[in-house]
Amino acid sequence: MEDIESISASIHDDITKVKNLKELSTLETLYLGRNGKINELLKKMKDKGPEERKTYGQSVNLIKENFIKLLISKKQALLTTANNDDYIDVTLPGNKYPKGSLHLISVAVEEISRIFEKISFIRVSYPEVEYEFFSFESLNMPKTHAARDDFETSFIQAPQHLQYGKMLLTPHTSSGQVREMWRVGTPPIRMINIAKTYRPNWDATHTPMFFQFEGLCIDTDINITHLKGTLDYFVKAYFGNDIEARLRPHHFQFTEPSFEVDVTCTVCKGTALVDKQRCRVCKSGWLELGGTGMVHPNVLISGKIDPNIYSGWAFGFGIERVIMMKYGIDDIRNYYSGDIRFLEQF
Ligand code: FA5
Repeated sequence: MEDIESISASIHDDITKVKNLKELSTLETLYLGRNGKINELLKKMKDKGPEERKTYGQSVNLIKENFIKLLISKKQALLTTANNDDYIDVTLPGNKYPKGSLHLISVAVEEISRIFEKISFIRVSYPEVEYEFFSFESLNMPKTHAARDDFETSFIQAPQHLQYGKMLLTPHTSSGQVREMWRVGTPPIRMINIAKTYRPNWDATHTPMFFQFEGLCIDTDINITHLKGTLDYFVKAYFGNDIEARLRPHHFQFTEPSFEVDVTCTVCKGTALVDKQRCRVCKSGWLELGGTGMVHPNVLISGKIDPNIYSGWAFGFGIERVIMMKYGIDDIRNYYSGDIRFLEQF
């Protein structure tokens, strides 16, 4: 019993002297460890007579319980009382960690989707790894067309499809036009197809992988005024109310007539002048956005739609290009450089 009393007394002394959590943990091992003081007491049980063993055991257990209670309250005190090594002031503001954000391309994809959803266009995506048929044949592009050359399109080494030909990385979102016509069947069709597209180019305005968004509208009595109205709506919604679209005659195999779309330069606001000098970005007051036109009757036929009943228009623009125009970015490669200093600005 003498041991019990001395250990019981030393517990109080030892706990009072503890100054931090490390010391507290050492004390815990000293008493509760496998060879700790309390276990040593328990080991002596077997030497006691039957009568004494019961009261001895109870006393040791009491000491153990007390020790644990003291340990817990000491720990609490160390964590919540100022002027000791382990004090934590829970009212202090936490450390700020840098926050990530969506990539500016993802933001633009969402923005463009919302703008077209408001006028009932349905967002779709079609395969990035596509067959020749959907990228070229169905779009009225003959086998001899220059865009079908190995230098213009990335072909995949895969077995040819008997009907749809070779596999390739789609060079434009126009490959979704006939797929959408097949999916919907009978018009009306209002599609906005946003996808990754691929061409083997690499310079300040071209990357091998880039995003395009393609609009397609087919119904009875659709004409160029609907196309112009939709483009005006888009450029004002995306770039701002002072921006206008204009159509310039051009040629695409899959549209007739075909146009290139220009928009008012966002830098000089269409004046072609910045500080009385010629605008270096556009030189003319206009910037080129992408291609458009009335869907060629042969494409409607590929899509199993009667060109005598239905007509439509389509456009295809580069997403990187529209963002460049909106923010005055001069090198497209910045998007994919992974340079956080560039990305953080948006
Ligand atoms: C086309 O791709 C046509 N499919 C567009 C179209 C659709 C016309 C429907 C008529 C009807 P074009 O090759 O001009 O057209 O490309 C359109 C836009 O994609 C370009 O204006 C440019 O913004 C972007 N683009 C083209 N190649 C690259 C590239 N390598 N890197 C980044 N953007 C590109």
